[in-house]
Amino acid sequence: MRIALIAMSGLRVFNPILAEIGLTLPGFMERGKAIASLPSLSLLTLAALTPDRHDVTYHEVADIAELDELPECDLAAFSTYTAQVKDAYQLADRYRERGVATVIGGLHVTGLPQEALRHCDAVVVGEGEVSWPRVVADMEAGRLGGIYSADGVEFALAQAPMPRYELLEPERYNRLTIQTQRGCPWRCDFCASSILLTPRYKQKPISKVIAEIERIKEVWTDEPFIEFADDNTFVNKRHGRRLAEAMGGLGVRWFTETDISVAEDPELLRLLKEAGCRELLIGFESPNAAGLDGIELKRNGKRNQSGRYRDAIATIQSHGITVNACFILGLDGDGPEVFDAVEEFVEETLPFDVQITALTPFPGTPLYDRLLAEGRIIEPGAWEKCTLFDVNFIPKNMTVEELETKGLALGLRLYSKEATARRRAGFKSQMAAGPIATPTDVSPGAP
Ligand code: B12
Repeated sequence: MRIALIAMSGLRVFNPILAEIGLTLPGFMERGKAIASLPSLSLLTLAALTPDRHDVTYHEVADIAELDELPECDLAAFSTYTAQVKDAYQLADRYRERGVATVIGGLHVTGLPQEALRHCDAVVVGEGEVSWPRVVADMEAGRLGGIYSADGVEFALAQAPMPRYELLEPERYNRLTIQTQRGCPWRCDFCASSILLTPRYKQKPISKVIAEIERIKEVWTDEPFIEFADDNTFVNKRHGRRLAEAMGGLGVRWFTETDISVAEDPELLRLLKEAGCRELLIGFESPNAAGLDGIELKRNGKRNQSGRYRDAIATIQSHGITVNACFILGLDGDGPEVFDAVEEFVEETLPFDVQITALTPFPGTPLYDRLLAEGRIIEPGAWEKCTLFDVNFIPKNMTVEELETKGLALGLRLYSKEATARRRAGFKSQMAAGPIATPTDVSPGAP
């Protein structure tokens, strides 16, 4: 059987003004270029779980208008996030017209399987590793169809197969992803990552992570840069130190996402630097305690840690690891004062990189359910606007227009050449001053 694995890919912005201005900004552009060239780890993983007798090909589609020919296959398997799901549905419809079987999986269809079933023969809900073997077997037996769900079966990352990186043309990518963990113990109401797939925080055995890095080095010999497709890598500091120790000497540069508690552990930061960690992406979300109030549903952790934000950035950057500080604009607790507050916070703390996005209600999240119930989603079902840049909800303490225009103006200021240069210089001087060895107390209950 010929299986075409089709990843909906590329960077999306719906509003043409945002696209035009945003994509010329220095900081935004660099990240845009880097991420637009990432392959789909989910499909490379599923390829590895496909019996050898099948002929598997891997394809990326950034713009369906530019796709003249559909890849030839007996089964078309789509992976997509929310922003491009309608494009995936269109391709699936075209395949079905030709009588080719289709299956789709990923975070969006996990939240809305019935919607996906209108376009695809089969829909996989949850972690793909659990259901994919059944999808392939059913296809072979001529009975593919309906919703395939993990039904409470948890996939153990100790069983994770080696992703088939060799299906890629290495020269097309400037970085590749691996996943060292899935899930997050905290529950931010807006979070649309793999917390939607698994209620548990789970880690991949370190030996497997190292084997994946070694595999990437075989496929991609030219100074590999690796991005961890993780939700929150360093929740468990002991595991983090062991992982960093094992990565020392591998000669890779890498980047991951985690929370500010890494700043509690200078020893971990020292090991991370030695292990080639270049950047930590951290969700600060708002510089105001009021903006953070209630967004982390379990222990109000973001709100309780906000007093430690400044020290955490200084401590991490003093170890020679850059911080990519992420802020969400339009949170219920923030009013129009937040735009200046973000700028002031950034100018004061000088994280090397900064990311601002609009609050985005992705289906499957508590935020989406709440805003829908409150009648605050402007255009329900406008999935193409789920880009993290477009606004499709009514903010509580500002107008939609304020969020759009002031958000854009803030972007222009933060990503200007001058502000970008100030942040780069700030990082260099924080690093030059040497590591701050005192642990930053970021524990949630800290006064
Ligand atoms: C790497 C990455 C990218 C890469 C690669 C995307 C790709 N094609 O895989 C690039 C740079 C292209 C990208 C683009 C975008 N991204 Co992105 N990205 C990520 C990141 C960092 C990791 C994703 C990952 O690799 N996870 C690991 C894999 C193994 O998990 P998975 O994809 O969920 O797959 C599992 C299951 O879902 C399932 N599955 C998935 N697909 C399929 C298909 C089949 C057939 C089956 C059976 C199963 C299955 O099985 C897999 C294994 O269990 C996450 C953040 C994070 N921490 O997760 C954001 C994230 C996925 N991105 C996000 C967004 C918003 C975007 C953009 C819209 C940004 C933009 N403005 O353009 C675009 C989306 C364009 C699109 N394709 O729709 C959101 C998506 C939220 C959502 N629910 O839609 C996330 C969660 C970040 C966030 N801030 O919330 N992204």
